[in-house]
Amino acid sequence: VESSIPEHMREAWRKYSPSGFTTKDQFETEIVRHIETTLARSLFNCDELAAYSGTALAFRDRLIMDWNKTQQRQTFADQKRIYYLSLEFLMGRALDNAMLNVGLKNVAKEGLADLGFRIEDVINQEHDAALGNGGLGRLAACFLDSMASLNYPAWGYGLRYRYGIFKQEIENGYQVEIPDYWLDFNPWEFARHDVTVDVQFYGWVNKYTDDEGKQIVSWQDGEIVTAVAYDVPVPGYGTPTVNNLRLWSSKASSGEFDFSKFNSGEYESAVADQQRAETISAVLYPNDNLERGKELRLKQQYFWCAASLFDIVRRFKKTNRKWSEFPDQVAIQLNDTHPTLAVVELQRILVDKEGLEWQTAWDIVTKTFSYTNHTVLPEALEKWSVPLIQNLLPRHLQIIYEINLSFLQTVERRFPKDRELLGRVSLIEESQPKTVRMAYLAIVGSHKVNGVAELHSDLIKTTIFKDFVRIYGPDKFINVTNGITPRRWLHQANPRLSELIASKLGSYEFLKDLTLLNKLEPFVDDKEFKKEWAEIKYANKVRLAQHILKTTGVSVNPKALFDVQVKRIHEYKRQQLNVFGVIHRYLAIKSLSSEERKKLAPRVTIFGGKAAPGYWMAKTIIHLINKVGEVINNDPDVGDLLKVIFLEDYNVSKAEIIIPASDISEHISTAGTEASGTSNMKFVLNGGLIIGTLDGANIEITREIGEQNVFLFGNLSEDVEDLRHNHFYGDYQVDPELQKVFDLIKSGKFGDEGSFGALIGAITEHGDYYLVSDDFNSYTKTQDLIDETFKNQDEWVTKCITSVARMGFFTSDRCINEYADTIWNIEPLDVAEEKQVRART
Ligand code: AZC
Repeated sequence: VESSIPEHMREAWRKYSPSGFTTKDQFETEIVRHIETTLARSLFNCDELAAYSGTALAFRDRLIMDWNKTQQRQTFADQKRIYYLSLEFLMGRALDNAMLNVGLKNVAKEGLADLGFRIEDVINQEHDAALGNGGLGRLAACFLDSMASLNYPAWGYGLRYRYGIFKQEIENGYQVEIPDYWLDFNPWEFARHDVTVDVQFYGWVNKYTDDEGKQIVSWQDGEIVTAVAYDVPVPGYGTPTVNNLRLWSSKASSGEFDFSKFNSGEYESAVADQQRAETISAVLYPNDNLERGKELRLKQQYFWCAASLFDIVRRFKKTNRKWSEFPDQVAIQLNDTHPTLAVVELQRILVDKEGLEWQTAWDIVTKTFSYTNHTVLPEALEKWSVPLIQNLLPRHLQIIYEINLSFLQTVERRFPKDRELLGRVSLIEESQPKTVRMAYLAIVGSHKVNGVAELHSDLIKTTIFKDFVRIYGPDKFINVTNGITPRRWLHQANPRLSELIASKLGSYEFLKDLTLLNKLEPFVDDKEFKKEWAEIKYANKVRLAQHILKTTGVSVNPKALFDVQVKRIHEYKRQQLNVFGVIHRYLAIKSLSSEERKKLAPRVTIFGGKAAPGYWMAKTIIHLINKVGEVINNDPDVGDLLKVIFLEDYNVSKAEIIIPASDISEHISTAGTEASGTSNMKFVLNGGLIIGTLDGANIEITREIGEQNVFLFGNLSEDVEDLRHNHFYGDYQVDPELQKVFDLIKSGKFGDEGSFGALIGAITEHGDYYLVSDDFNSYTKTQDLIDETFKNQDEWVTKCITSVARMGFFTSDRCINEYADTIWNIEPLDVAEEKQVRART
């Protein structure tokens, strides 16, 4: 490398290279130094935010050194790397995670106490990094944690949005969106102003033959926007590996205003150009499981794919290998279809820039890429308008057509005379305007396609991708069931439970090998253990009750059953079923005498989640929940028997408080609609039970922990189609108990009869697509069973412990190892030597 220090001078570097703090005194030295010099504050004006900043900077220093070494180690090892391309990374807070992964949280706790701070207050100062919508983005974050913890040479690539997912406030029961400007002080990113890529848009394609008779294709003119790399360290747990998450930020290619325009007096247009460039990475699209086909979104996708591919190819070229070895060095995972243009971009680089033959290039491309599908919902499947692509990326459209042509020719040879098949699998949909089917392009450009839970992977093979299974054979389509990182979702979110488990198992080794949890099962009869278990759950509930009181003003009884549904608000996730169930319960309470009421089990139903700003039905569901809460929480007949809470602004850091406090959580999507779900795993791992449909990963959770430990209800996915048909053509009637709920809503009891009427109409008049009425009876009966079961606390705790003991399968470590073995073909890097060096120093 040109810029490296000559060998004979390296000794000085090695001698003075910092080693980072390990003791409390060293930590205090570091934090005070940072507060006084880096932040220019003193003990006379050090608030909690300054203490957070100083702590973060001290830990950051440690991470940077391991990060640098990891990058060097991976470069020297010169082995295959995995690049995880995701438009969303829902990271949450970094400090607590860094402290735990580095293993120095106790040092920090004591050090901060010496300096006058409580570590919890300091941790709470951090703004969540919320560059994602929901499950898909959080899965990417769990994967980064596992890839680092398992020492895989892995990079994440994404966009550095200036605004993450909006902050939600509830005003008069309505959701209000507030911009999430999160970059004021972010110690966890490093601007690499020297790592930039120029990305082209618009323009036209010039095809000609050069002097040597060679066909040249050149994409000319248009507009250039510069991508600047921002790197975020990703520490593994209990390992020296710190991987890199590279996020791209857009700026005008000159980096400044256009001076010629500026000087000739066109100030406004000069500034407008700059702003247009910066707009590309300005904001995360706030839709979960919904695609809207906006040009700016396509620009984001290409900007990020082009910058990432350039970077990956640049790194490969430094190794001076032949192009045919590219797939031995590089694996690229497409997190849903959002990065599918990367397939086209690599083909363009290889053919137009590097001069490879089309077929040679295409073989490299398909060996490099693989694609994960996260949904079967039709409204979430990306389709980009052909005229839009034609205008923005003219060369890419040509390449897409060429890929399609050669693909369709292969299909025709294999299945001659099946014209309908050709139309069905074409990458181009003959609609008005024509569109490119991105999922099909991703399949054709990949060597493996996976779903995220068994049922989902079966469904994609038999429904949306059925024809492709015929064409490629079944082996291309596999299942990799999702997982979650036990570091954040057990150890960090629920430290007391983690400690109790460690005390029984003898160590924290289970955080690296979650299957060790099965050693807990013999303790289900240990009275003392069960008592401590129950105490921890209770303490977590007290903590949540305090949060509820502080944020909503409602006082809830921590002895009541806490029933939680937190996730994005979506009709398919059926928060409406839950709130109708709550109203049904309210009616039941009202119909009883005060003597009879005493026998009931008190319950707190807690909702949380954001609605996409343009999703009116979802917003109406939020409104209904809040209005129902107002009525029930203030009805003296009800008292502690039922409280309904909507928690504002559900996000990763709030999940860390809510999940450990749950007794029952709800995963009640219409069967066949939730690809996996991942919070179901988090809740069970934290000693909560679940009520759920036979959907997504609920099915595998049930298989692992046993049917007796899950409250299942509702229709099966295989019956959904017939039921829907019956809504229109059969002798169909709304469930009579549900009808009573509707009558109460329509009476105006909760206000706003007009818009709530639309929620009812979707069920009574518009075919009840999500089967709310079909599942209502089964749902409420199962809720009654939960009440009964909860009364026997001893039996309940037995179920919880047994379930936790059997959750080992759902770690994202298992999941990442499956991807590595069956899709990426990569090996972890050996860090034993590095660990020894560290142990000696
Ligand atoms: C989500 C699925 O809805 C959820 O079931 C799954 O657990 C999660 O991905 C992770 O695999 N899908 C999305 O968020 N999908 C899109 C396109 O937004």
